[in-house]
Amino acid sequence: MKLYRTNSGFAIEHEGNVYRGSGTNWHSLLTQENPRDFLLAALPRMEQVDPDTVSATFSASLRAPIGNQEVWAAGVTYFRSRDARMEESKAAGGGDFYDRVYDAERPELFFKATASRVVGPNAPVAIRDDAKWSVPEPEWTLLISPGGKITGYTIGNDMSSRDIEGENPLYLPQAKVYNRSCALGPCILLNDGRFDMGAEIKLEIFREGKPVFAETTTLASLKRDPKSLAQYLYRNNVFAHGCFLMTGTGIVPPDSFTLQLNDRIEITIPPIGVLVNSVG
Ligand code: DO4
Ligand code: MG
Repeated sequence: MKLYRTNSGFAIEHEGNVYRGSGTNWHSLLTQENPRDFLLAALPRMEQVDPDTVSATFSASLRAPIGNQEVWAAGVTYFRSRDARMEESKAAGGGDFYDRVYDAERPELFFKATASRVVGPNAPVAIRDDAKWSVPEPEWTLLISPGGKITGYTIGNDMSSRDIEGENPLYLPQAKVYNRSCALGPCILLNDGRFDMGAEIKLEIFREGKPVFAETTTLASLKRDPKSLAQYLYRNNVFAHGCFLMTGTGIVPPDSFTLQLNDRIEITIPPIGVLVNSVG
């Protein structure tokens, strides 16, 4: 089951059918301990719409599937990310931290965004005015209930300023948290906590319509167990509205690459869909 947030309410794609709902508060929908069962029970009362009729306007009306949840992120959860971070912070003497956190029991977890800093599908993400080296980070993202249960999955883009982060690891919050530094969408996949851990994550970047970067990884390379990431995040922490947790990037473009205005970023995780954003 896929749950979409739209300008006029929400929509559900389930077993080839599309249903439209309104009235239910999105914030409270996401705080359900079992949103899938909640929505299955609501389906008979929802308006069923012809999938072909909705498709024309549907993608234009999509919003980020977030209510008033916070977005957190895990870091250095793939070997590729550890490598890239060690390289970018070598001159600042920060390289050892990344190596150590990759092998440590406790994961790196950081605050990424409030809902106001998050954009949805087709909306522009931003690069910082004071950054010279900016990249998208394509991340499998968990929806976690107030009780700490993983209840859904979406796609996230953890926009990052690599020169700021590389200058000093203590600059991480500035490299990561700014207006429109995070994209989520296009939907939340609600599937009883099951997910194919062999699923592919693909990042493609287009400039003036032409591909300038493309790479694929799989969730099999994610070093951390998602349940353990969620447990660490909830230690001594209350999330009354639940939260989103990005699980880290396994794809980092080469050091010569930086995003430019109007680049188009596409992140594909097949069971969930494609998250498309431009840089603006
Ligand atoms: O350690 C800094 C950030 C790491 C990160 O965002 C990632 O690995 O995805
Ligand atoms: Mg990241």
